[in-house]
Amino acid sequence: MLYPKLSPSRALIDLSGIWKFQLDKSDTFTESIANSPLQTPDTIAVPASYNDQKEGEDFRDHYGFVWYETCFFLPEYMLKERIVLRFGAVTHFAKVYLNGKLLTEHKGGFLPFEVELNGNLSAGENRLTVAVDNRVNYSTLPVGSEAGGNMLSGLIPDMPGVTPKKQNYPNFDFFNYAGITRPVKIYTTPKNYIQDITLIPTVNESTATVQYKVDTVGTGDVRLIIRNEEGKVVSEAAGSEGSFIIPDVILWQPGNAYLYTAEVRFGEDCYCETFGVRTVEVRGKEFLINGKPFYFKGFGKHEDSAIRGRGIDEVLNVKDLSLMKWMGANSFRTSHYPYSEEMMLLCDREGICVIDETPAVGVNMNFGATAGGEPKDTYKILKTKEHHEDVIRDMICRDKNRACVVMWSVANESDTTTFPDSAVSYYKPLYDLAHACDPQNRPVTIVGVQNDFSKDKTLPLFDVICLNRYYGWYVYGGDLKAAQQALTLELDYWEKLGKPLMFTEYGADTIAGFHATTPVMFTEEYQVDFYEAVHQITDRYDYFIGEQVWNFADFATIQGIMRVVGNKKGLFTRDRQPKLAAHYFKKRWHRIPDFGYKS
Ligand code: GCB
Repeated sequence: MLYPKLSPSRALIDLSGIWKFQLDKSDTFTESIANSPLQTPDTIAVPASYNDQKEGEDFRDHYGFVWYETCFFLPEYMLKERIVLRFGAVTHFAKVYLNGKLLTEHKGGFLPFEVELNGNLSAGENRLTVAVDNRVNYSTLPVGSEAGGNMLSGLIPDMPGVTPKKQNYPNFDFFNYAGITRPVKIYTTPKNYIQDITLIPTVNESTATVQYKVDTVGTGDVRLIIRNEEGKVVSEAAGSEGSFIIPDVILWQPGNAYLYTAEVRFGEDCYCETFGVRTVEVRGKEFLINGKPFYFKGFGKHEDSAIRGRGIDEVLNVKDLSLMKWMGANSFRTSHYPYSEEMMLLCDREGICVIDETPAVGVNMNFGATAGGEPKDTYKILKTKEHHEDVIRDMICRDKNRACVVMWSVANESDTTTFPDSAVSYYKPLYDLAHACDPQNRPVTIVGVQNDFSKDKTLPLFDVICLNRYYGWYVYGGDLKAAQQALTLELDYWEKLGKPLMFTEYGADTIAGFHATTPVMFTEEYQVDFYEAVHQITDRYDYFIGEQVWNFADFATIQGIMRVVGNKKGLFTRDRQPKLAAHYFKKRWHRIPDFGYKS
């Protein structure tokens, strides 16, 4: 799906701003609310999560639908064009109405969707209403508990006569921010238009061959003009499918991005797609970018900030990439959902490598809010399969041309060991699907939870073994010697597989300002010692190809006994001030080259 852009043939209108807003406190969804203007004094800023924009528990912890409304006119000269309404993301489920008529629905909170408005626009002002549901359950991604009542209901039953408030029980460790979190735009195209563009670069010495495909609707001829960063034409092509050659190609490299632009024309339509030329491949125990063994240095992150919640914040995105470069990092994972298209384009521009992850988090009935009682076969209980396929398709379709994406992650911390065969039956087709969807056939991974790794039949099927490991925190917390022993045992185990392995999470909660001469858990000194202890082990293994710490910055979570006003494993505080460990990593990562560290 193309990102909405201005072009000689395309207009673009941003509907950001202050919208009307209403919490729906009824138990049943009342569709007729969309029939007339919202009767509400409340306002809300779009795009952003709604939860922290207003005061009160009702607001922050609202459960169920909310209503958004805005009105717009379109200039008359646009009406002869194809007019498309596009949402960057609405979390988690949206019903979109124009002038009271339901136009579309969309499930999933982190990927774009769009709908044509032609035929539904009124002559004057148009009223756009969006109903948004924030409920997570056994069929959504991320997954939520349906157990009801209390967080530990599997362990401590609800007590008779107590009526806990209705709320979400996320089976994941980040606050369930919701709303219209990314831009809402209207764009136009001619009636005959470019629907999608696919670019597949390969490199042979100094020459790139780029296979391309342009999907179109209607009639017309396709032409492409390729320009370099200086605007000089370096190649041309004609036809809806084929290839073009870029001589003396300048490669896209981590920390040293270079982007070309394909100006695609089809009849009257024109769209400019930027792209980088680089190769990615797993060979033996190495992860190769442009044929050289790459070492991942970076983070698991969140789209999370004060007041906006998970709402897009481009200033913060720029700042975060700047902090990463300050530290010598070269990569991050979009834990635990696809990030905004704006962030992906920025990473393309800035040369940051991305592991692009679906919102499949909490697919694990034996963990978190769904744990307790007898071991449960996750894949017999959850109803996520079809939606999981959809998000893999849609994420890869959205991000396929991004040079920054070097690997896809189909899920975070699923249950892969309690009933290992069901996990394989669930995940093997998803692994195959991800490869089949990706025109560039990038490596595909799944991020493994700390578990009895010797039972795991799923992780070994994937191209890179990605592990979240908390030796020295959840396991052997406060005993770093034991943590090192345990980690050694595990890394010895995986080494036999002959595949590259990296950490996609490891970390320790650390309250900024807590200090100790003899480090104890939660102090800044312990966080540094934790990481040093881990690196003493991981640096010994040549197949260990990367370290992404948990987390880049402190972030909001549900309230509970495990979290002190959020998860505090950040190397930065939520407002991006460094803890001691940020300085430790800055020194370490500037010493570790992007390429050839383990060669
Ligand atoms: C994990 C999860 C991540 C949590 C983290 C933690 O393994 O993937 O979402 O926030 O652990 O801090 O416990």
